[in-house]
Amino acid sequence: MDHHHHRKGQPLARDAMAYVLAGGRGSRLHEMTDTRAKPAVYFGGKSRIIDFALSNAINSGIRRIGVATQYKAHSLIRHLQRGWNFLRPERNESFDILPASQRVSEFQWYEGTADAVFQNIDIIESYGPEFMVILAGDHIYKMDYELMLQQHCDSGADVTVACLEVPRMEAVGFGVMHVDETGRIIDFVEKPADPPAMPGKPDIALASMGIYVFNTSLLFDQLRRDAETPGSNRDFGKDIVPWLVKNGKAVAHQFTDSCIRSSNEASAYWRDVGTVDAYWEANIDLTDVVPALDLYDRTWPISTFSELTPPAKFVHDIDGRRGSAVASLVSGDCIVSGSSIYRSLLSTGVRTHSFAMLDEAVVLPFVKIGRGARLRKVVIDRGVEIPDGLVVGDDPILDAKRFRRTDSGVCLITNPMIDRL
Ligand code: ADQ
Ligand code: ADP
Repeated sequence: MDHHHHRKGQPLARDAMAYVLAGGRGSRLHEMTDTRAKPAVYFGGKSRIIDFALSNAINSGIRRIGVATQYKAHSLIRHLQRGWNFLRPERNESFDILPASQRVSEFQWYEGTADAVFQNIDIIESYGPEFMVILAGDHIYKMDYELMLQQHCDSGADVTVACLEVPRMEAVGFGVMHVDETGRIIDFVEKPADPPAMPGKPDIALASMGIYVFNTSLLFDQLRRDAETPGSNRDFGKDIVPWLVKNGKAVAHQFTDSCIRSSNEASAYWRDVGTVDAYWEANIDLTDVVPALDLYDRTWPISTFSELTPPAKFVHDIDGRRGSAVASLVSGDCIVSGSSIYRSLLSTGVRTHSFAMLDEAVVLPFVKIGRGARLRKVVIDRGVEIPDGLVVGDDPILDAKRFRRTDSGVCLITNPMIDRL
C-alpha cells in the first residue's frame, strides 16, 4: 500500500485520522437518551454534543474523520449526514459513518471501544493515515489535537493519553493515572473505587479524558494482539492503555489553557454533561454574560447541522409589555409571543405563548409552551407541547411525581410524561 509519510514542517493533523467513538448510551441522562445516543443529545441551543469533538478535529486541521456508532444511532447518523458530510475524497479528505455492521463476523456488535476500531481496520488502512486520534463523542470542550500530535511525535510515545485534574472522588468514573516528572504514565487504573491522588494533591486525581493518539501501525498491532487475548474487554481504558503502560511507553498530555492555540477563554473548559444536573447547568451557564465556554469565538467555531429557518421573532402581548427574552440564547424559527423568558436556551422552532414564563429553561427543538405556563429549572425534550397553565418549579413533591426531578431540583420533561398528566 502506498502510505505517504509525514513531511517535516507540515502540520501533523493532515496525516492523522480522527476516530470518534459515538456508540455509548450515557444512561445517566435517563429519558434524554431513550431515543438517541448521548453524542446526539442537543447542547447549547443549536449543537449536538458530538459537534464539539468534530469541530475540534476540523479546527485542528484534521481532514479524515470516522465516527463509530452503535446504540440508538438513527438521529446521530442523520445529523452527521446532514451536517458533517462535506469532506471530499478528491481533496484527500474523508468522512465515514461506521455503524457496528458485522464486518468481521456476522451479527457482532462492537464489544468495547477498541473493538469499534478493530472491526474497521480495513477501512482505516485504505486511507493510510500515519496517526490515529481516538476521541469520545460525548464531551463538551475545545482542544487543539495538533498540539497533542506534536507532543506524541516529540516524546516518541506508543500512546499519548489526554488527561486533566479532577476532584479525587469524581475520578471513580475515569481512568486514573500516575505520571513521572517526564510526563510518562507509570500507573493506570480504569475506574478505581478509591482513586489514587496526585502526589502532593490529596484531593485531586489525574483522569484520562478517553482521548488517545497512536501511530496507526502500532495501534493496529495492539488491536490485533488484544483481539487474541482471552478475557479482554476489547476496550481502550480497560485493556489497551493499561497494557501499554506496563509493556510500552505511554505519555500523558495535560489538558490545560494552552491546549487551544486561539481561544478567548480564561481557562480550559471540559464537561462530561453525563447527568441531567450537569447537562442543565452547562447549558444554563452559557447565558452568563461572560460564560466559561465561548460559542461565539470565530477562531474556534463549533459547527453543526442546522435547518434553514426564518429568524427568531418576538411578539408583544396586548399591553405591549411581554414578549421578550433576556440573558437567553434564542435559535431560528422561534416565536416568543407575549411571554417572558429569562436565563434560558431556546432551540430551533420553539413557540411560546402569551403569559408564559420561562426561567433557567433548556428548551429543545420544536417545543410549544402553552399560554400562562410557568416553568423554572427545566429541561424540555424535543417536540414537547407544554399545556396551558402548567407550573413547574414551585412544588417539589408534585414535580417529582410528574417529571424526572433531580435532587438539586431540575425537572426533565418528556413527551410520555406530558401524555400521562
Ligand atoms: P467511559 O467514559 O466509561 O471511559 P466508554 O463507555 O468506554 O467511556 O465510552 C467512551 C466513548 O466510546 C464514548 O464516547 C462512547 O459513546 C463510546 N462507546 C462506548 N462503547 C462503544 C462501542 N461499543 N462502540 C462505539 N463506541 C462506543 C472512557 C475511558 C476512561 C476515561 C473516560 C473519559 O475508558 O479511562 O477516563 O472515557 O470520559
Ligand atoms: P396566545 O399566546 O395568546 O395564544 P399566540 O402566541 O398563539 O397567542 O399568538 C401569536 C400568533 O402569531 C401565533 O400563532 C404565532 O405563531 C403567530 N405568528 C406571529 N408571527 C408569526 C410569523 N412570522 N409567522 C407565523 N406565525 C406568526
